[in-house]
Amino acid sequence: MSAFTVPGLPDTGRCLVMGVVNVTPDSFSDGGRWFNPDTAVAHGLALVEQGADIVDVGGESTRPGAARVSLEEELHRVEPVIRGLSAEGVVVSVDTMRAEVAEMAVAAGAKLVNDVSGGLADPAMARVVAASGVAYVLMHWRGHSRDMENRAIYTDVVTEVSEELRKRVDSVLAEGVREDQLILDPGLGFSKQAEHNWALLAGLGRLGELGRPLIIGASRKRFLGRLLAGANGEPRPFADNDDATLAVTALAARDGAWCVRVHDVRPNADAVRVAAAWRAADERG
Ligand code: PMM
Repeated sequence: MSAFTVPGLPDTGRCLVMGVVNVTPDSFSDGGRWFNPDTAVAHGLALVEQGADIVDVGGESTRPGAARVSLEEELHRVEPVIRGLSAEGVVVSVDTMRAEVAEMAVAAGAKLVNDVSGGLADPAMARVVAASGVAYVLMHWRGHSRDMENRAIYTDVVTEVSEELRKRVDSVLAEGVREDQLILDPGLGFSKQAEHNWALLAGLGRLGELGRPLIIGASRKRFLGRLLAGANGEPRPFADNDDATLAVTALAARDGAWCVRVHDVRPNADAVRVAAAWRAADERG
């Protein structure tokens, strides 16, 4: 799977590392810390220093229960950060469900549109991505954050997520997106319970049969906090799950993930190197 090369994006020969800059006051795990544009740009540059191949800039929180921000507010949050990082030569991805934000981001230098709704939230998204020609992360999604937990119902999550992703792929291809622009994401935590996330991670090989590179976003998510709950049953807080994130990165990269989306870049960049050496030795026999 990591043998894929996506036009316009780095090709390191190993699993890529996408570092996260959330320009939001309320994000999943690092809300508020990078809300000021200058601080956000500085943080993105620091992530590159630490080994990020791509920096993902988002202006809308997708944590479960989150309300939507306005288009104007989202543009206002991400535009200066994307422009600033792109001017420094950073490969920037924009984390947005809105076609207008994607269009502006590409004009400001973004090389990848990361759409957690897989084109479902905004019917204009596929056309914008097709016209821009940049890479597109199409994530598995069943609905907006405010009520996504109600949709976490599956009998065979790997099969259902694969089928739903395949339908979305067909739909965006029909709108003119090229196949080589596409990167797929099972959407850990988005309308998924912990057991669904684990099944999808264990099913990476089957998701790879979709024939496109896979990105995995497990970093600091609640299913890790739940796994590591203390004796009182309280989930571990988000920021204390970086070691568990690292374990997921090593295993996912070993199993052929094309990219991991993470908050704490340096150790994850080391982990993908370990996985690459492991895979290379495996291939040599
Ligand atoms: N998760 C979040 C935001 N964006 N994008 C992709 N492609 N995959 C993900 O799993 C994903 C994402 C939510 O996490 P955060 O609020 O901690 O950044």
